Amino acid sequence: LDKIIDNKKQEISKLKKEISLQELKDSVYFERNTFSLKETLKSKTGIIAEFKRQSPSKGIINEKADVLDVAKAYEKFGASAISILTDEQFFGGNLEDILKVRNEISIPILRKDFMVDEYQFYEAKANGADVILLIASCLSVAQVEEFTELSHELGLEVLLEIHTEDELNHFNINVDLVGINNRNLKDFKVDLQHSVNLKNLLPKETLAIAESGIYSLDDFNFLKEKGFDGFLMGEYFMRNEKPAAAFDEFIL
Ligand code: IGP
Repeated sequence: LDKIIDNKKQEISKLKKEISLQELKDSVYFERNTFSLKETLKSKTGIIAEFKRQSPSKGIINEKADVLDVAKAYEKFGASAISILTDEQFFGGNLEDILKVRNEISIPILRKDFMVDEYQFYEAKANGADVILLIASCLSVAQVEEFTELSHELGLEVLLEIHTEDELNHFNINVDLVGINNRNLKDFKVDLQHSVNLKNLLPKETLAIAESGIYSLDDFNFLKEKGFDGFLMGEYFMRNEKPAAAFDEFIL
């Protein structure tokens, strides 16, 4: 994780020189109205379907799938949102993937990346994202507050990701949704019951998303019964040549 963050900071300082903040603000997508995940969570399946080519824990998952085809089909089959990994180095993603998709679908897009600098929020808005992931283990409590405020100024919703009881102190009532990662980012172990326990410590009205390691309908039903409002799923779909076909079968 530390390696990813270091790399991210270096990338950002390079990018800032190539594309100024003002250029981002002048981009065509900057003034658009964003889509709300809080709304589509209720009106659709609750599944946030992810587009992910590779990951540090799993290596290559799917190199061939086309982001636009997959996003359109995820939407057609009832996804509440599309999550798009934009980290290049470790996840093989990029911001253009979001840019390509934004005007072709009418559900929110989550920019999935390691957000550590204000610049990335302007980038996200300029490239068509609607929701931002803030990972508690990468940020201070004050950063979560600042980044949440900035996101809201830009019309973006915030999904705060936590994994441990300690990280509950990163929660503040302004975050829009809380994601509980079933996977420990340090040793990659998945534990659904751990997430349920953590969810029960959040205020009742918090919109809670179960993230990662949902590999069967049983997993999904278990988490749904325990009161999760949303389900972030990537590998289960992306493992297939046609990720959205797997999504379609899953929700039937
Ligand atoms: C999806 P999975 O196990 O269904 O592929 O997981 C998503 O939750 C996972 O990609 C993820 C992630 C993250 C990736 C959750 N939090 C933070 C990168 C950074």
